[in-house]
Amino acid sequence: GGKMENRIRMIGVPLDLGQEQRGVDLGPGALRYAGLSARLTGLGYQVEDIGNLEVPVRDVVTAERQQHYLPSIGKVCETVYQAGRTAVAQGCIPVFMGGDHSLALGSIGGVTHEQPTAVIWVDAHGDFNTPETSPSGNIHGMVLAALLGEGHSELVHLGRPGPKLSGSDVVLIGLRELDPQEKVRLRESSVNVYTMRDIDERGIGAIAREALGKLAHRTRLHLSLDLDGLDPLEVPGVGTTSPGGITYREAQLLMEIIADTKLLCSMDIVEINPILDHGNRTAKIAVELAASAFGEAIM
Ligand code: B3U
Ligand code: MN
Ligand code: MN
Repeated sequence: GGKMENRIRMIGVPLDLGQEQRGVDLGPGALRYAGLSARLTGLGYQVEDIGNLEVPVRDVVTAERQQHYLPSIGKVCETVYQAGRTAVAQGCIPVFMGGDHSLALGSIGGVTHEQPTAVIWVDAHGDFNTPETSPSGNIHGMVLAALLGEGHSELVHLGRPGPKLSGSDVVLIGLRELDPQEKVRLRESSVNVYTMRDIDERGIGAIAREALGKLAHRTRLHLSLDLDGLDPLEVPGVGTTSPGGITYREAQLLMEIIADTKLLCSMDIVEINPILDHGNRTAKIAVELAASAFGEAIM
């Protein structure tokens, strides 16, 4: 672990069952259309797009609605897990193109199968609810909690038994919207949290460096990029917009500082909703950010 591989494997996961808005399933296509593959190829990587994993259309699994599609999300995430595990075993950097954030149960599970990996989680939200604390019941709001071992047992034990991460392996950046009980849970956890207030007061450069310092006990990094972490004025194509987010420029610097570590081993790009977007702006920005995270520099 630790050495930056030269092969990137793009894996589409058109999963929209973790939340209510239609259109997130079109994210992988939007990222392809915005030229993700060519941009990464231009950086010197050997890029392979393996297409989309199979995800049931929500109209086909209406019987699961009351359960917030838990069975189908679990099944899809099992395939995501195996795809992530296989990519890492074969010396590839998997880039998971969502889809909503519930796919991270599989991606992070899979990439941590052989070796522990630290996670940088960029998000407006904590995704730290349990079924007991979630006002919405939406699975995408419970992903980080499940990865740490709390919540639905189908999700906690997905891929392999037990938690996939410990709180100290995770840094949350961009937080500005928590449910009341979620806030209590997050405060009591060992997850490292940088809210928008921290970014406003100290600047994203200082935050990025400190965040990476907190993860220095690991030699592998996974970036889980929820586009709603960015400001909806710049990135309108997301299902759950939250005002006052990370600017494009701040996100760029964060990506560049991550790239400097040369430890990035895998990435999720999630919650892009092209139906709510303007001219595929959100996917275009996601491509810019992914390129920077994988080493593109201005000069
Ligand atoms: N915390 C809320 C809202 C939410 C979580 N993640 C997103 N939205 N994108 C919930 O539903 O758990
Ligand atoms: Mn999220
Ligand atoms: Mn979010």
